[in-house]
Amino acid sequence: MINLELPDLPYSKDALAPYMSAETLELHHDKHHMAYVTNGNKFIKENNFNEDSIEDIVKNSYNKNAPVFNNVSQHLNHMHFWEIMKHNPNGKIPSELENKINEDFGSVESMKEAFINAGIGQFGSGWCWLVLNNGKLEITKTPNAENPIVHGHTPLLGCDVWEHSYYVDYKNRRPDYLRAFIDNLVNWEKVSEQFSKNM
Ligand code: MN3
Repeated sequence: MINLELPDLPYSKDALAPYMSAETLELHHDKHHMAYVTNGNKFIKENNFNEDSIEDIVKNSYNKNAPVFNNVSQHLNHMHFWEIMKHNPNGKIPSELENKINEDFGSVESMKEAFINAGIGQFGSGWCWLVLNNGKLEITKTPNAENPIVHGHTPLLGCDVWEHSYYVDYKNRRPDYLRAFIDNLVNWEKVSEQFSKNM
């Protein structure tokens, strides 16, 4: 049976300031993500989910077992989220990915605006995403814990729009958080790696 583990952040807690504070990362990683790991392990065990990959547990519990799905899918989402960030003000997008963004959205700025609007448009808690769907880049949003893999999409870049992700730094200003994220916090090399692997 799989045992979920809280990964270390790939940077120090103050590395993403001023766009995301150490206080936010401490709460979000050490408390919120830890709770998904603890509860995920408990519910996996109680419900005998014997799959040996996290992705399989997410797909097989979707719409079938809410306690397992919510915690394990949030674990998957947050592992992605920590990895996909870095302190990268106005970071450059590798050219292969940038060309594909221009092809599918018209421009980088149009893609960014669609991403921000998806995050703003997600009523309540959830995520907005840049995904690959049948060889095309798309912007999507998902409620609560949902990861794009349950729709057959490959997540390339996800942003957590649960209030715990931005309330300390931005209060209720979700649009400001999303703009800061997409302009200054994305590890585009990592996004590009995922893109190349899945194209
Ligand atoms: Mn979160």
